Amino acid sequence: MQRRKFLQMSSLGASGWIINPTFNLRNKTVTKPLVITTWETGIAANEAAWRILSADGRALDAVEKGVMVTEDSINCCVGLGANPDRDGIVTLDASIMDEYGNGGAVAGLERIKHPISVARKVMENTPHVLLVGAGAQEFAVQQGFPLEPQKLSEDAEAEYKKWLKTSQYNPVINVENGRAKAGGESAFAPMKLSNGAWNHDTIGMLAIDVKGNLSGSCTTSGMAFKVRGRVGDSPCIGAGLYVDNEIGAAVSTGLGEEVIKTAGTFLTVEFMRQGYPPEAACKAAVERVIKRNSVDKAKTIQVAYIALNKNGQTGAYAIQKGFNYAVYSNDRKNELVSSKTAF
Ligand code: SD4
Repeated sequence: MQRRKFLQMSSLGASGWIINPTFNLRNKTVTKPLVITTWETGIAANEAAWRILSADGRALDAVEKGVMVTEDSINCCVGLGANPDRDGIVTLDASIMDEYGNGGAVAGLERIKHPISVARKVMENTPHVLLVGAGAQEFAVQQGFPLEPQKLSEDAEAEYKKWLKTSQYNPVINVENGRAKAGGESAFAPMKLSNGAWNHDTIGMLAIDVKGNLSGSCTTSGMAFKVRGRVGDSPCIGAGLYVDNEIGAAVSTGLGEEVIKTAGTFLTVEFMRQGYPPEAACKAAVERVIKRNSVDKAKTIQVAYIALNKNGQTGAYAIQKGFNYAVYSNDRKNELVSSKTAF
């Protein structure tokens, strides 16, 4: 018994970590604070997050306040200014996780400006993780969030009218390089909005604070012109967002259905637990998506992950070209980086 216990302890290490020759987070210097965010819209969001992190604030506050900037921006496809579902209604999804592994989320939320803050209230003020639809809105109002008018932004209205001309169920998502062609439910084509922005409907942010604690957030309007009631990966803990304060955190963007089916961000964090650096972990999770599709099909899909480990190391990987992300630390002053890709 004693011998078995000793053997178990020595394979796990004194603190319970699985020992892997390529992975020993404890002996490395930690880059902190740091924030990493999906897409070029991450630049403005990082500024807000960095103000909190550089003043020794908590990562959780940084990832909430950071993505609120994007939710506020009427020129972005996140928040109430975003594209509606195919019935013409904007429905928002968001999730947040803290350093204790707590999570909160909302899905199909209407007429509320900051779904990320409602997600945080779900996490902190209820015993639940996910509230949806009318119930999520009722909860938000009870928590003091104002109900905004049911009105599309100018850009969204223009895009919706354009879409209504054909009303083709051909949801468009995140394929920026123009190689993929529209045509059928599973094809995804690039789309530029009338304001010149690309159709990123999501922002995902991960941060490590001066104490070395990790948190993450994700907020989205989901897929443009989606079926009413469709929920993507972003509010699903373990799909769109996952944080394990012992190991690392990951957040996704792209075609949510593929991310959900592979538990993408949980998988990415588990790869980091096995010793993969963040970029390799993201790559392995992307490869899992490709593996369950034909290569031709995978070429029409975009899925991208960013990851941050406990040492403040970052990485990303995407199926398609065109995905980028922004990193802000003491050394990397809001650097915009192009992700490596499978194709
Ligand atoms: C979704 N993952 O709802 C989101 C969409 C997205 O940039 O990332 N858009 O499937």
